[in-house]
Amino acid sequence: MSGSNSFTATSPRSATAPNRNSHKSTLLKVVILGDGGVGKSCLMNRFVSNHFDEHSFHTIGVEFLNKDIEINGEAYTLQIWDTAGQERFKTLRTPFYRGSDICLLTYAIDDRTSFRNLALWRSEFLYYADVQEGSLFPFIVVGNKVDVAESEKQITTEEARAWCAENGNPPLVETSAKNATNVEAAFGAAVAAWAKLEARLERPIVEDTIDLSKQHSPQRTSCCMPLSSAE
Ligand SMILES: Nc1nc2c(ncn2[C@@H]2O[C@H](COP(=O)(O)OP(=O)(O)OP(=O)(O)O)[C@@H](O)[C@H]2O)c(=O)[nH]1
Ligand SMILES: [Mg+2]
Repeated sequence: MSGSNSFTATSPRSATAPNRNSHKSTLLKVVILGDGGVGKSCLMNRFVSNHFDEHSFHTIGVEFLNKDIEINGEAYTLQIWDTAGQERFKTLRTPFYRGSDICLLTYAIDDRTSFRNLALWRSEFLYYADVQEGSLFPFIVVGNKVDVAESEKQITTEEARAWCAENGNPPLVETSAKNATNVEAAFGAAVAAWAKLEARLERPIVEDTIDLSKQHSPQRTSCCMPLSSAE
């Protein structure tokens, strides 16, 4: 199932089909952020339609497409929101961050400025999505255009990994929308990160239960574990 829609000012949830967990498929809103030109629209179109546009136009506002996928035996409907990365469209894109389940922070491997701006994208998302605890939100870092010649690459995998390690340890996936490298893997890793976090939040934390019958003081245990990177 897929469908294309573009918006400038309505509630994303009002435009959706089923609610989460109805029809046995979990609906997840996935928002793709990053500088203009890093390849967000191409990533979405490669993933949903297996199509690549060499002359893709800048996005104005936001657009979304739906795609059904299955991961680890679970059915998901991904509602993928592609946003305009150019600064002048900020007021058109930010109203659509609320209600997101997953955020892809995207840079282009041949564009250092887009990599430097990842932190700004992360902050913009947390602020406008009104996420209180950033460390408990599933971000994925996507380095697109991995197909470019080695001489054009400006960001190494090691550098990107180091950024992730310092910014909540989100999974890192290097992709090419152009030749379809790792595009499915990026969305798969995003859903897996969401599911892992969701399971952790729902699971009762047995380790923190204090057994009053014990004589000695219980050891203090932490319920907060860092998100691990994509294997
Ligand atoms: N070499 C290469 N070029 C790509 C890739 N993905 C996208 N492009 C090119 O990069 C340009 C910008 O792609 P878009 O997908 O429109 O970029 P965007 O991030 O959506 O940009 P905005 O809509 O302005 O935010 C286009 O010319 C694409 O053909 C890729 O994986 N490899
Ligand atoms: Mg675009």
